Amino acid sequence: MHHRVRKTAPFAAVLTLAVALGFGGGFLAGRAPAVPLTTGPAVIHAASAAHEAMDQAHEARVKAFPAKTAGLGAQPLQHRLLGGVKVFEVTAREVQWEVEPGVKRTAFAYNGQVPGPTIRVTEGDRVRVILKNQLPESTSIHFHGLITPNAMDGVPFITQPPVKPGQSFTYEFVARPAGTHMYHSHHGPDQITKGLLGAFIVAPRDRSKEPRVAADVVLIVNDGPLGYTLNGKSFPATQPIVVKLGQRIRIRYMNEGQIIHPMHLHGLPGLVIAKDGHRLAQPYTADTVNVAPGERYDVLVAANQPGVWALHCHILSHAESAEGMHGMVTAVIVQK
Ligand SMILES: [Cu+2]
Repeated sequence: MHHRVRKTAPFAAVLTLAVALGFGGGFLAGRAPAVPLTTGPAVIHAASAAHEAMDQAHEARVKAFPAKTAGLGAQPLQHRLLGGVKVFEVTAREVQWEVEPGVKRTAFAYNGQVPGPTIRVTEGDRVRVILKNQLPESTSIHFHGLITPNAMDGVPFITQPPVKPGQSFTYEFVARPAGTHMYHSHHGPDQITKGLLGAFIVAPRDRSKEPRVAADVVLIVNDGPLGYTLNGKSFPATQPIVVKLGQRIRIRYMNEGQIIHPMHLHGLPGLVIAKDGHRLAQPYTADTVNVAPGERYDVLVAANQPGVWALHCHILSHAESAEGMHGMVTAVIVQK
């Protein structure tokens, strides 16, 4: 399940915790513009006022986190069972997507969500995905990481005709291999970056070797027409991951953008256990996981230090600006 904070009672607790731990003030310390030692009192005063304004802007954005916006992506997609087949339906259409408070962008969404709803099945399941196209342009779905019959691979003019506006297409295959995969458009230059993407997670049939975790978190990074986003939202509208001290979580990073994003988690080094859905023979520890377009990494994080731990892309322009943190920033909040 997703341990996400909504704008209800836990939200206040999160903010209280964030303030108590000095998340706002401490995080940006040392980034005020340097004042040369030789400047006179008036110059110092002007520089001081500028840095105060900068700090106030930064503080306001941190205090707004997690900011409320319309729409939440990557929600679980329910299936119906039809003759032993798990049937999922996704409808692609254009929406206005609020990426941060007051900022709406034209997006392409599956079932009105960016990212599209999360599909979870078990290895060996027979799966049917019915795509309905209500977009103003043709589309298709490619199941990225899954091994499907060739005709179900979703590449227009290679394995199928494009699905034109108003048309449907039915994909059917046996879910394999187990692991963290994705589904997304395979048509046009910007359908994925506009939002036609989602997580497709295949649990192993034998779950005895699966790590036990308190939360299984999908974290999809994207860049393009919607800006720099984590699960379709930009800071301060990103969702924090809330966990109790001593628990362990699994973060499934996926990159649906066009550039690499080194995702850095403060305070809590992670154990990388899988790449592109495949279990690593030798898991390794890292605090920065460099997620290239198309890649997925499964990372176990032991929440063994209380506090609000920033989680952000380490290409700084994707996370910081003169007006404060933006884009690919969220936090892992470890509660005592
Ligand atoms: Cu980045």
